[in-house]
Amino acid sequence: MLIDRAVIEVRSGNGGNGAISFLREKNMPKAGPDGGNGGRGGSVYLVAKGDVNTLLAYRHSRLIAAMDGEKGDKKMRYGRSADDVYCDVPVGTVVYEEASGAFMADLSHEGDIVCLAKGGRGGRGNAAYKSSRLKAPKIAENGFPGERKRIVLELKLLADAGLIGFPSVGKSTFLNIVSKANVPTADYPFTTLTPNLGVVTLKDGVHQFVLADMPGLIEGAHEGKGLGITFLRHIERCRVLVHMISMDGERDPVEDFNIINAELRDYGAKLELRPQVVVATKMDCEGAEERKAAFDKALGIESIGVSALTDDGVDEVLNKTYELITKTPLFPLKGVEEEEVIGGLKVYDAHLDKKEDPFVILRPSEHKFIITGEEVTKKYALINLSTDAGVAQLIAYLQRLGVDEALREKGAKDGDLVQLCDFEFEYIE
Ligand SMILES: Nc1nc2c(ncn2[C@@H]2O[C@H](COP(=O)(O)OP(=O)(O)OP(=O)(O)O)[C@@H](O)[C@H]2O)c(=O)[nH]1
Ligand SMILES: [Mg+2]
Repeated sequence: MLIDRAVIEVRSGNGGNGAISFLREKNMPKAGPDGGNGGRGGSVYLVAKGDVNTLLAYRHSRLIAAMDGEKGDKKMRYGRSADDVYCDVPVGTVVYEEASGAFMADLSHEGDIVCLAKGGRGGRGNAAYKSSRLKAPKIAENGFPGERKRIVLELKLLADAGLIGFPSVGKSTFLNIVSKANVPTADYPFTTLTPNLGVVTLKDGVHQFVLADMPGLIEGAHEGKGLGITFLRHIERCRVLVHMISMDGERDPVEDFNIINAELRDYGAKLELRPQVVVATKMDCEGAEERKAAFDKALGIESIGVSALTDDGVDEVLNKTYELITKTPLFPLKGVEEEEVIGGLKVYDAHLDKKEDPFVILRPSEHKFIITGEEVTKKYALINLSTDAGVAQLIAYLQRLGVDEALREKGAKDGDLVQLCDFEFEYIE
């Protein structure tokens, strides 16, 4: 069973408190403040991974928590920052905040990453408050609190085209014929309970697309009738819909066609605007030709007739679908306006707009680090990297910011890959 939705609770760590302490030396009772800063609390991230197929790991919703930062100490000792927590999810996972329903991220490429909850900054120790006017500050900052949120994860399959229609019209049978998928088919309704994917290769042996087979829809699906329409989230990414209507005479083709289109509209993701390839199925049945002719006439369209028994029309459907896929731009997902893509990778950090961090270091996998953050990416955009001098300028800038130090702290080893926007380099200890 495909687990395609999960609700999780995440908690980032609190920052450690800053310390209040004074250097004590013989004959110098209060030689100066030496309370160190607290460490940062751990953050919680999600990373898209190609080898993860379902949200099964998150099914029994649990709390995913990062640790708190340690408190600062006397003698200027800084508290240790807590490790960040990274959780792997399938490519295609869309992330929303539960309470507001706000879209957070669409992790549609391997390596896309989102910060779900940012660790709290450590509080400043009293040494940080020393000034010419305040020589012996007795104040320190507490660590900033972490965040706690409930998050909805939804897997939206990455298919170019989706097969839709009433139950038993032959959707799964068609997918089996045109791809290597091996989906069970039967003459009772709702044989297919969860979406299936198949890769279709056109006759030329070169062009391919991904086709998804959907469970059957019926009238009232948007209110939960039949299997409901929640699985329609899987066709939100489809550029084209292949709408199948059976001509076996058991149901009224025109009525069915209109019912399905009404359900698409009621789903609310503008699915009704996607181009459709209208396919008349089971053309080997008696009277199918007449029914198809009447159907086409009533709607003023020309559907493509197919039969799974004879393979008639199958190539025509595939060619037409492919043609429309290449012509149709991607539609935005439900509730998503626009997103920013940096260097081909989507890096979402709910807090990067905060000025406190010139950069943030992410570790989506063992040997890969990403430097991100508003200030560092803005500066990066200004540097011309086509010359060696430009590259040197960038490296000097990163060193000044303390990126080297921060990478080492996060455990970077010789030869690890570091990425900043579309610039990649190897870490050298
Ligand atoms: N005669 C004939 N029967 C077909 C054809 N295509 C499919 N069938 C039969 O129709 C029945 C339903 O086929 P499925 O492929 O399971 O239909 P589906 O649309 O996936 O159905 P659900 O998964 O329930 O929504 C099966 O018994 C198939 O053998 C066809 O072209 N001609
Ligand atoms: Mg099916």
